[in-house]
Amino acid sequence: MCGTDENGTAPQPAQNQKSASWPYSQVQDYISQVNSYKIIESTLREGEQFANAFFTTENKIKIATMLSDFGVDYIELTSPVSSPQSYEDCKTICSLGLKSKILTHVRCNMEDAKKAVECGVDGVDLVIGTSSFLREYSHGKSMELIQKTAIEVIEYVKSQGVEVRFSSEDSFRSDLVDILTLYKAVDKAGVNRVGVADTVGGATPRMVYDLVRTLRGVVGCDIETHFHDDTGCAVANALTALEGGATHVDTSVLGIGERNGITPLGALMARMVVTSPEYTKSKYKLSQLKAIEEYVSSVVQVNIPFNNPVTGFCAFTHKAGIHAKAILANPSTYEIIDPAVFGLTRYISITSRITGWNAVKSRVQQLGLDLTDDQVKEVTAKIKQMADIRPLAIDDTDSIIHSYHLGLQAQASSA
Ligand code: HCA
Ligand code: CU
Repeated sequence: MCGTDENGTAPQPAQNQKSASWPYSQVQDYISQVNSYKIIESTLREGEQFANAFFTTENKIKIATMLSDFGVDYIELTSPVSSPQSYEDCKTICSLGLKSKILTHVRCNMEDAKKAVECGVDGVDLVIGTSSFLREYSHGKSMELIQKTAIEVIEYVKSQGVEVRFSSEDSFRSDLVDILTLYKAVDKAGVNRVGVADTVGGATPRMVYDLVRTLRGVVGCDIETHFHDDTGCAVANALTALEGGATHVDTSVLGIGERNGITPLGALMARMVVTSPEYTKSKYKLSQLKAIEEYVSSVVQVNIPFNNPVTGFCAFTHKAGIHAKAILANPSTYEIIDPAVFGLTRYISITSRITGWNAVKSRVQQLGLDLTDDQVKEVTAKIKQMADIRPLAIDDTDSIIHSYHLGLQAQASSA
């Protein structure tokens, strides 16, 4: 049973709910960038690096259109240098006239930057590895050469009237003085954003806060952040980056990307609708999230995980009797997110041995039956008895309730 209404079968709580205040959001009011963060949606770049991803031109157009309608600020595309079709698709998406700005992601060299500008993008995301690992085993360039090339390429892209971002790959395993020196220089050269990337997914929220905070004190431009999820910290790291002064977060739908991917768009929305509710609800069309995830999951042939924030099948299912009772009185007791914000509904399960009579009473009322509290308690005991033997579906519990009710009617008419 999913968060959506299944045949109207689930008991629903009273409508006049009072929300519990969440103290955290008050703290966040002091941190303006948390309340005005921007999303760089990279399903069509990082997401194309996901093991199962193969996007046709039609898939890319649909994904880009859906993301633009959803309200993401930027859509990042695979480098046009990657293949002839990538080049054509980049041009096609740039010509759609979407609301989101279109970026492409290229290596920090003049040939790649020229190809990117040729496609008609709004911005170019430049990237180069700065850790000693990548310098030694990947491109072999010194920090001096990286800086010189970066400044030339940035000046070229800007001269074409196109936005430009400069990012180091593997920022957290790069020498701090090296990247601060480099970023200070590119900031001076007029870059629009610098980027910090946890390419291997090893950073912790505290490391992120420290690096972003330090960088915030060194550059005046925007700060973009990119977190891989190898150790499960990608969403927490994104939030901490914003707290530290970052302005932009990279996401992909369902988190798809290289290895196990990056900060998922949906999970970030779940986080930010709690941390920064007004901005998040007014900026992004949250009710479209499920459709976007369903489309991307079908294209890359994966299921939406059962425990996915918001759209996992049980994300708004309440089961234990104690929970159900409180939820029926006021949903904020056990829900930090109101499913209606995402166009979904909650489900209160009455089909298990751990259900309670308040939840069953609500279902009895929904079925239009008239039972006293004692009778509801009796039928709850019958449900529990059966649920001890085998898993039940909602139809089974409805049958138990109906046959109990019929039994009472038969007793009354024979008396
Ligand atoms: C990669 C590159 C990148 C770049 C991130 C960025 C990373 O695939 O290795 O440019 O913001 O994770 O470092 O995705
Ligand atoms: Cu990445």
